[in-house]
Amino acid sequence: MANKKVYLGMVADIMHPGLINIINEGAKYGDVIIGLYTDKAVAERKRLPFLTYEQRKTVIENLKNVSEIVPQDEWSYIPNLKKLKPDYIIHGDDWQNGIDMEVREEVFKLMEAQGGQVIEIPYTKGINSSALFDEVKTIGTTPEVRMKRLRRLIAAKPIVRIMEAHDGLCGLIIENLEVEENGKHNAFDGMWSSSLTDSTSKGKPDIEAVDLTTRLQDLNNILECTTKPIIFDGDTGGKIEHFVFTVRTLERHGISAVIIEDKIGLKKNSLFGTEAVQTQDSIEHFCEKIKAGKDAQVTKDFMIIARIESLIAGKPVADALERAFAYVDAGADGVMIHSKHKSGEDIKAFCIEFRKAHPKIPIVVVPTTYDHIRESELAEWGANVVIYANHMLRAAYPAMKKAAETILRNGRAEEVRPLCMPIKEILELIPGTK
Ligand code: SPV
Ligand code: MG
Repeated sequence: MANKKVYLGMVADIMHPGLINIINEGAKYGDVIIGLYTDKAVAERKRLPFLTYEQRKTVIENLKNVSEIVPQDEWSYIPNLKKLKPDYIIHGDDWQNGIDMEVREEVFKLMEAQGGQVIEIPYTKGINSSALFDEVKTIGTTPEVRMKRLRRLIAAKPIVRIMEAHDGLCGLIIENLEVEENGKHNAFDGMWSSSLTDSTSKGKPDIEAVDLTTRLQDLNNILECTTKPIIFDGDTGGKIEHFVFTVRTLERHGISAVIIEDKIGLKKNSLFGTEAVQTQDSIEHFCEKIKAGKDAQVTKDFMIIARIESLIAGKPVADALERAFAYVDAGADGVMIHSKHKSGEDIKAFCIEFRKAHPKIPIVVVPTTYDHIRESELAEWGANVVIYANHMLRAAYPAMKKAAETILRNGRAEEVRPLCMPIKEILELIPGTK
């Protein structure tokens, strides 16, 4: 008679004795089938694993007492349990509380209906993946690992959530902030190095006046204290002869992507819309720039994303689409469509049409003016990446101004105390202060 089947779901990103223990416990009941969570399954609930699915699989398949590995493509066990009909499922008893309580309930119901049994074993105290995750995060990352992460996120998530960062403090917030909402851990997936906020924070206009070397100084501060991927706002990309160097420099720093916009001449911020003269590049010339950039890059992971400014320049969606198709043909790894309209209807129309022609090429959107549209809706339109392009700076400036004004009005600082974080907190804000 065939051995009994024991199902065990795991992410297996960081191997520790607790995981070995549960595998060995499972093996007492029969052949252990590991349901190895895919990146997509993990990203539904938590952050992306450090290791790719293939890397995690390599580790697991070399462990004693593992009979088989199957992908578990959802956080829920149900699809795999229905397919495999195991005799047992084994799990640590830590799911009796917290965000997995519902998952546990549906597993019990299904296992009973299928004539199987749930084995719960005492959770290995003093060691768990979340605590180890925090430890590993303090070690940092490498340029290569960071760079690859954006492509992995795009493949794993319905929509990748990117927040503007113009200094190390922004980076730390984006790196560490997690909000639990409807049983999910919501966090930012990465950072946007914005030309607007980077220039503004230096008291300069957003006209490509801050050169790459200066932009990289601040970016370096962000790189030092974070591990999440970064998308760099490359403005127009400058001259083709210069852009090839920009690509290599960004790549060397472990930046995941550069977005260049199809404008020419003195660049003005897009949010001026038609109030400023926005001259678009010719399709031919911009395609040449994309090609030169793609030829220059060393890795296959770095992405060059073409930003289409037709809607900003007052042209129709058809013009934006014609350009988008040409840029993709020239080798762009993705497109960003920008607009100043408040409804978001033009962006929606673009995304839907673009998707029909290119089911897989990533679309990036920047809902600054159509900020009532939720991420879930943007994802339905076909967008893969949402960039909140300037909100850290726009939130910080009024707060700083208010504190300064209050001191001026009162001739002392007591009145700003409620507006400020306590001294103790600021002292402890940065890891390694003590
Ligand atoms: C930026 O953040 O610098 C951008 C986006 O390019 S926007 O300001 O909306 O043009
Ligand atoms: Mg910009």
